[in-house]
Amino acid sequence: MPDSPRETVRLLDEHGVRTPSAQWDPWIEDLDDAVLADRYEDMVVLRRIDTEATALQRQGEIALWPPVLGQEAAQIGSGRALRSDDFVFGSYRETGVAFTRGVDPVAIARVWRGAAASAWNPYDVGMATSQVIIGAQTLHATGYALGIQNDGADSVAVAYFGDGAMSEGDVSEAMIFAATYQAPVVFFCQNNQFAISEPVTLQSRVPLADRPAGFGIPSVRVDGNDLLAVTAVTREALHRARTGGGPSFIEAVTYRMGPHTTADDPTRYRDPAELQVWAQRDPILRLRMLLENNGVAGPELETRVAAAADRVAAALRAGVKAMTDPEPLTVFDDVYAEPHAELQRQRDDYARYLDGFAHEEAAQ
Ligand SMILES: Cc1ncc(C[n+]2csc(CCOP(=O)(O)OP(=O)(O)O)c2C)c(N)n1
Ligand SMILES: [Mg+2]
Repeated sequence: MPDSPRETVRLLDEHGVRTPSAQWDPWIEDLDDAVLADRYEDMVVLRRIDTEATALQRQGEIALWPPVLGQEAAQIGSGRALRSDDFVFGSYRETGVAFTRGVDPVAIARVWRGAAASAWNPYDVGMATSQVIIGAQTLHATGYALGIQNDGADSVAVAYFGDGAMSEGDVSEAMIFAATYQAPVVFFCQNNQFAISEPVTLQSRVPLADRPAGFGIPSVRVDGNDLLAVTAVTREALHRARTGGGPSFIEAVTYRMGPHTTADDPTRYRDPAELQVWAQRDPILRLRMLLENNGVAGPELETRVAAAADRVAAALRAGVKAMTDPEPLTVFDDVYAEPHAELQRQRDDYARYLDGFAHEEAAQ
């Protein structure tokens, strides 16, 4: 990728040392050691959810899992910057953001097991359920933001999506609408370097954060593995939206340390040396180094954090183990609000198909 004059906002270097910034420090003044320890706990718990869910998939309890390994600071830092009346529209990889909204990881796992069509009630947590159509949620977020504007409210819609989504027409259309109406929406792009096996360098000749200027949307490129910097830029963008300043775009530069999903084998397309480089930039390690430098990290904190992670992982495992599979025909429930002749025909067809197995079983 050609060099860009655009700076990457970083407030914590790779050794966990604070790099002061007159521009960004005012946004994180309240992040004292106690808050940072809580954020550290969030990230460790999130990583544990990921590890446990991956293990459950390998054990045949979940059909598929999209790991968020490496993206913890991007998701916890931004998710914790939101207000409860803000509304998130994310992709399938937003486990960390969902966690910050109070979504039960068991609910997420239920969908990936195939035991439910939808994980949670969006209005309970201020977050829409996962979007698998790449980029589509940016349109939903922009539409929701127009609603906020019409209501005269000061909440914000936040769209989370990946680097690959930047190649989708939906994202361009969403940015055009958002800019035209100055909608209170934040576009939060996690550039985790890959769209499945396609590196971001193949999809963009310029840094992704350079594109929104063409739509008239202010943008910032941030070190996505730096929880402090992610918090600062997200708060600034939220503030802009709340105070009538319109949309913003954040490119959080991070790295997907795991596979695309548990069905993917990244060793087929990724240089292991690259993974080693990014392992040094591990967002959890970096915040722990800051806590160590501040004299906060130690056995007490580690014990507390490990206990929280154990608790959440055990609840996830128990919740998944206790799941019952739904009756196959319930797949037709809640597809339409009203009964529908064509849907009824398909349901009847499927019922006959299932009956065929009943005869087979009886014959055995
Ligand atoms: C419209 C659409 N096209 C293609 C796909 C298949 N697909 C699933 S994930 C993915 C890659 C997305 O990459 P990115 O936006 O960077 O998100 P990431 O998975 O890295 O978080 C693709 C192409 C899809 N789900 N939707
Ligand atoms: Mg990606």
